Amino acid sequence: MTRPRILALAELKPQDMADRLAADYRVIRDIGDAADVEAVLTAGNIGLSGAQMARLPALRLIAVNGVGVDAVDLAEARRRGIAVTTTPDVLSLAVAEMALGLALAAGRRIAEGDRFVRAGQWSSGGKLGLGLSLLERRAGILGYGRIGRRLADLLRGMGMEVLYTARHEKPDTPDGFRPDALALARDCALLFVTAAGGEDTRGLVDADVLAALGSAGILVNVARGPVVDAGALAAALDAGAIAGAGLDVFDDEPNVPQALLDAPNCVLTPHIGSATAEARRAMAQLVLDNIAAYFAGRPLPTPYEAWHALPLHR
Ligand code: 8YV
Repeated sequence: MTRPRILALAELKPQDMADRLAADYRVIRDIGDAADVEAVLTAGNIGLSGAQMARLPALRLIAVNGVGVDAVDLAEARRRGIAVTTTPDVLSLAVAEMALGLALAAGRRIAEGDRFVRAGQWSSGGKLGLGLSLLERRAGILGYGRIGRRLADLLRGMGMEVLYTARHEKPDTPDGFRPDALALARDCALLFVTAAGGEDTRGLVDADVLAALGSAGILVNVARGPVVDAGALAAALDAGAIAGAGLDVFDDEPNVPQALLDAPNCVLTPHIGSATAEARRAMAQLVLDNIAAYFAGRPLPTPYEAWHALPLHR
C-alpha cells in the first residue's frame, strides 16, 4: 500500500519521532504541492490560517503538535468539517516547570547573576542587589486549564497559597477564585499567565493589572505573548511598578521588543515551555497516533474539544 501524503509545517522531535513520521508517510513541506493532502501537521505557534486551508481542498485533519489553537482558523476548520487534534496533558508538567523556573530566575536574579559572573563583575568586587523570596508569597494563576492546574499542584506542593482566575469558578480545587485579572493581581505577588491565546485573552494583563501586582510583584508568561500588553509591561519594569518578569512567549516571535531586551529585571527564553525530551516525545507520539487513527478511520485520540466556544457562523 502506498504511504499517505501529509503536509508537515512543523517538525517532530526527538529525531527518531521525525524518522517514524517519514517512515509512515510521504512528508511534503511545500503547501504548493499539497492540494491532494488530507492531513496537515502543524505546531501550536505555527497553526494553519484560513488562507492556507483554502489551498488545501482535500484537507480533513489538522494535527497540532501542541495545545494552543489560537493560530488555527478554527471557525473555518469547523465550517469545512476539518478535524483538529492537539496534544493535551503530556506537556503540562514541562510548561509548569518552565513557569516555575522563570519565576525563580526572575525573583532570585539567576539570569542576571549569571551575566554578572561572566562579565567579571563579581571578581572585580561588584555586588548584585537582593532578590525576592518566592515561596513565601501568594501565587496567582491566570488561566486555570490543564497547564494552570498542573502548576497550581506544584506550587501548593511547595507550600504556597494559590489563587486563580478562570471563566468560571471550579468546584473541585483548594485554590481561591478571583473573578478577573485585576482582582487576582491585587491579591498575589507572583502572577503566572497560563491562559489560552486568542482574541478573548488579548491584553488581559494591562497597565492596571501590573500596577495592582505592585512593586514587589513578579509576572511570568508561558502562554501566548498577546495575553500581556508588552508595552505596558516594559514601562512597568522600567518604572519599578513591578519587580521583575519571566517571559517565554512574545507577540511576534522570534522578535522581542527592544525595551524588554534592555530590561535587566526581565528573564527571556525562546518559547521553550514544552521543549523537554520527555514532553516532546510524548507530544510527537500523540501526533502520530492521531494521524494514524485518521487514516485508519478510527476515532481520533485527542480531538480539540472546545468547539462549542466558537460562533456557529463567521
Ligand atoms: C510549542 C505551544 O510552541 O503547545 C503549544 O501551544 O506553544 C508549544 O508547545 C509548539 O506547539 C511545539 O511544537
